[in-house]
Amino acid sequence: MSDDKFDVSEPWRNSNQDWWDWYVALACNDESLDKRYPYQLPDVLTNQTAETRTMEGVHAAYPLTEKDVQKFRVNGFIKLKNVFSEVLIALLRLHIQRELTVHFGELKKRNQKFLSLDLIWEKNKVIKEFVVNKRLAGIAAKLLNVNAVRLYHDNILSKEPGCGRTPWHYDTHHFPIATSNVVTAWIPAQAIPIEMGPLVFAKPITAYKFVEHLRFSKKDTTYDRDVKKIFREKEEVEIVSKPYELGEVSFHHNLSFHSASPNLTDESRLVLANTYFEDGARVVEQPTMVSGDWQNFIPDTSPGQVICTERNPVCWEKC
Ligand SMILES: O=C(O)CCC(=O)C(=O)O
Ligand SMILES: [Fe+2]
Repeated sequence: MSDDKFDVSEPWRNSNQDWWDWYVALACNDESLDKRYPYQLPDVLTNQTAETRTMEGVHAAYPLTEKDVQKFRVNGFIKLKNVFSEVLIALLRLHIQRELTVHFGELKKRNQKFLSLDLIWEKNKVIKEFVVNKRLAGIAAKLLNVNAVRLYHDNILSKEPGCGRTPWHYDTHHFPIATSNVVTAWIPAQAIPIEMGPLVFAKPITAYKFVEHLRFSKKDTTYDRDVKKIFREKEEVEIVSKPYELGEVSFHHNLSFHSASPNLTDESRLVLANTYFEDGARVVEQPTMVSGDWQNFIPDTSPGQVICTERNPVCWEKC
């Protein structure tokens, strides 16, 4: 890593997990992370006979309204209820847990506080149904008003009990995709109360303009602190921190500034985050270390080239 704390020009040379370990360390945590709130999982998530469960409805079109679209355009994000039924979330959760156990071992033996897995859709057929998913990708395309969207990547994210905040950022910074038509669907695999670390959004979408001039520090929490301070001072910016119901999914634009609270419960905060982008987009000319493991997500594609690999399937297109 270069010595200049602002120099992010070199590529990321490690795994996506290493990237997240580094990234969450850049968040400031002024409140104690020692508190623990008990979290009771509902029966529907614990008493499963998952193998017999149906995937019915997983690809069905969601009744998105014009008002939803307008809200997304102004705010940069939207939270939609009942995107998936409780039964479907139970199935998703079971498979997320299985994959986490395969990759990181049993819960009690894990070292990291923020676990990340990607490209799981290529190996796990159930997860694939939730990633190369017409319902989610259709919502993303309608929010962006584009004719077709492709997958950038899937990300299973487990914020473990005691893990601190996720730093303030916008995903434009992370995704080496040369378009502002990018949306991430963030799908909790349980309800998320405030104490468990929901996403926190700054609205409106133009909030990024107040912090665009800040230099990103790769070595300490100054960037996160500075963004926090500016947002607190600006009357035009509202911080939205709300719980997620079971089945609720949020969609955020790559210009939407967001962070996440710490997980102060005694359960892992399990989420699947899928990123979709407008078909036809290219790789940016100069990906940085903040772009992480992007060559794994967009293989055999050089900066400036159109993204059209098998890892980036079209997930929804207008008929
Ligand atoms: O899960 C988190 O804490 C952060 C996720 C995030 O920033 C994203 O999905 O864009
Ligand atoms: Fe993000």
